[in-house]
Amino acid sequence: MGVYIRRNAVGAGAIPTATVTLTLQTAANTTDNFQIHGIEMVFVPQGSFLIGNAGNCQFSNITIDATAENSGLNATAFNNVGGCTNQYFGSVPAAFPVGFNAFYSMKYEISQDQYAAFLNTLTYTQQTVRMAVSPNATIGTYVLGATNRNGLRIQTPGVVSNVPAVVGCDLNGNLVFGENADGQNVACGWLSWQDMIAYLDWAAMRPMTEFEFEKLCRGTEPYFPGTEYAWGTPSLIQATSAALSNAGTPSETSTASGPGLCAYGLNTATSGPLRCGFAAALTTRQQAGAGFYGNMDLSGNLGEQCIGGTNNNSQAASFTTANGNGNLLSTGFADVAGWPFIGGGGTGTCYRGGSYLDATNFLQTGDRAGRTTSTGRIAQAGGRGVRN
Ligand SMILES: [Ca+2]
Ligand SMILES: [Ca+2]
Ligand SMILES: [Ca+2]
Repeated sequence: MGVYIRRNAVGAGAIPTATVTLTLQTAANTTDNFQIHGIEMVFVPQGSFLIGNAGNCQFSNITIDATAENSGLNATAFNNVGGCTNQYFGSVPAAFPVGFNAFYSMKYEISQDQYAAFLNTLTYTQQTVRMAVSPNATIGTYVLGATNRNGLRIQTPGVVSNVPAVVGCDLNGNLVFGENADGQNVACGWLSWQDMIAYLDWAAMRPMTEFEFEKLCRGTEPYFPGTEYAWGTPSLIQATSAALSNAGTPSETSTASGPGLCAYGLNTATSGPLRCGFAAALTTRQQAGAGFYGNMDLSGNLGEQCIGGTNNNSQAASFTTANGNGNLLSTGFADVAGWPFIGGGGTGTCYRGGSYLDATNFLQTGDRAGRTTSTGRIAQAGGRGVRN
């Protein structure tokens, strides 16, 4: 269920090429196939942090500490009910991860290349629920959404119930797959809650909670008075898909730059998420729009689907640190105990951080106004996993 590979000492900058040898614990079958999937992760150390501060429907300003992690939280301790109905987040038991303990988090939102690689390991039957179209659809059919910068299309049609489809990246829409400008590194929108948790079960991760989202943003820092985005200040510069250099390529960048660079605020038929991450060799946390530990795009780009929201006490209170085990049900669904099965109002799931189409208030670290997820696929929803 995965291997961590890390530097042998604290460092920064590009990671040089190295040879890594993995040895199987049990002998392979002669019929086995092998693939390697790399996902860049960020380590989040154990430690207390603050939730709340500014935003709509924000949590009460309290410290999440060892007591909260080990004893659970009473709803009255962290729910600021003033001026906002339905943001109630019920009491959580001791086993519910509130972020004090150490965990790992995906550095980036799930990319289009990563979701295609996932789809291409599934059976035909599993693909039928993890795509919006039948796996035997014709070449070039968009498999999640045909708009808003999603380039995942059928590259080779499947054979009903027998041979799965091959899905490829073709953001530039010319029916030639995997070209330099085909959006492999663009974040993958149109992911339903069930799509995201299936990916995370397959990748041996789990969804993050709302508390963990705020820790990724704020880290151990104090509140910035008033408006506060994932990079810890109110600085904000708009990036949009309408103003890009090298669009769709591995070097896609916004034509804008500066402190608080963030994809938000453009809601058109063609607008969509940008390439995962703004960091470059010499950018600061501010210029990269990064969270305290180095996660990218926590504010903006795609909405972060988290455990939490309006009705956690009845639907997600049994959520624990259990990670996925690499296997999905034969029907294509995640099957980890305690994970809400369906997203949407009242199921214990929510969006945090806003997206490429949202107004600035949704981008704030403490904002919970987007707390109700959709039950289906919407263009501005993406995914990011964590793991203990
Ligand atoms: Ca192409
Ligand atoms: Ca995001
Ligand atoms: Ca599983």
